[in-house]
Amino acid sequence: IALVGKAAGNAFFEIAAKSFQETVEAEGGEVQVVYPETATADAQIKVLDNLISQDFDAICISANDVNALQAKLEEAMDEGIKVSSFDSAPNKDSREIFVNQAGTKEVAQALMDAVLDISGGEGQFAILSATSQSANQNAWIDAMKTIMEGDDKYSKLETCRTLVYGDDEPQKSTDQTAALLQNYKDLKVICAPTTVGIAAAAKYLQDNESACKLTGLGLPSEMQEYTGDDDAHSCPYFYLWDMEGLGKLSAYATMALVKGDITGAEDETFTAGDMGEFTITKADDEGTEIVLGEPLQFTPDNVADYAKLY
Ligand code: RAM
Repeated sequence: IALVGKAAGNAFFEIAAKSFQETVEAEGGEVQVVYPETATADAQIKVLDNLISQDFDAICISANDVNALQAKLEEAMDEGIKVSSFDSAPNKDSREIFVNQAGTKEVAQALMDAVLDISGGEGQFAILSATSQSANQNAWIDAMKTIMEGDDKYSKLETCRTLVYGDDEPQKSTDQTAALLQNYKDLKVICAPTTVGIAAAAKYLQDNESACKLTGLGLPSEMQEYTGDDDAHSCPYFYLWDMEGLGKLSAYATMALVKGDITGAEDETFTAGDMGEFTITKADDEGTEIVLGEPLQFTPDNVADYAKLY
């Protein structure tokens, strides 16, 4: 099985890959983890070209673009390679199944409520995202907008129109954070739904003793030193999901496709080892998915414990 991340040098993918690999190897399979040179669809297409010419049974991919990989992933499926995706889904025609780490709406709801709470219910907030094409970030941001427009309790929040992109690069994410503070003097909260972005913003805000606070999706191991309720810390709390579970469930789902236990159709079920039975459901994009669980909240009280894990 080939596991394809969004880009090299992102601890998020290394952590997910580790449990993916251990799970497949425990069942007697082999995994090759491959990263594109940059977090772009073009770079992933090069990787896929290379993988298709080899003898893989399956490719499990976190997509850098919703639509741009379709022709390549269809080519892979035509060659008899099973295509699953995890973390960031290519469109429904580009995959047989998507392993969703936590429901898209649930993630968006958690983030919107964190922004509302941390801002004190009003004022400006900005979003620091990954790349502009990133499938998962765009899905969460769209769902956040829908939630915000659908309930009056968010009406005193003001979005800074410019959604900014740090491209999942630490330096660019830092520069974008600095620019946001420069452009919006009253900025109350930055929400970064990317582990790379939140870690970079956390450091910048904390080093500069900014009054602007932070939330989003982060790795506890990278966020521990920035998490706290007081002025000395930039992030009161943030979210992610069970990272080990994500790697494991993605591995089991991909193996189930290879073994022919599932085809990826709605309502099929399969056993994911000691994680138990999972049922395939319809995803928001009308393709199918398996949802791992709920988003997890990391606070000053639990961040140290989770930081030992991921
Ligand atoms: C970054 C990546 C990844 C995303 C996390 C939250 O590491 O963009 O795709 O799921 O953040």
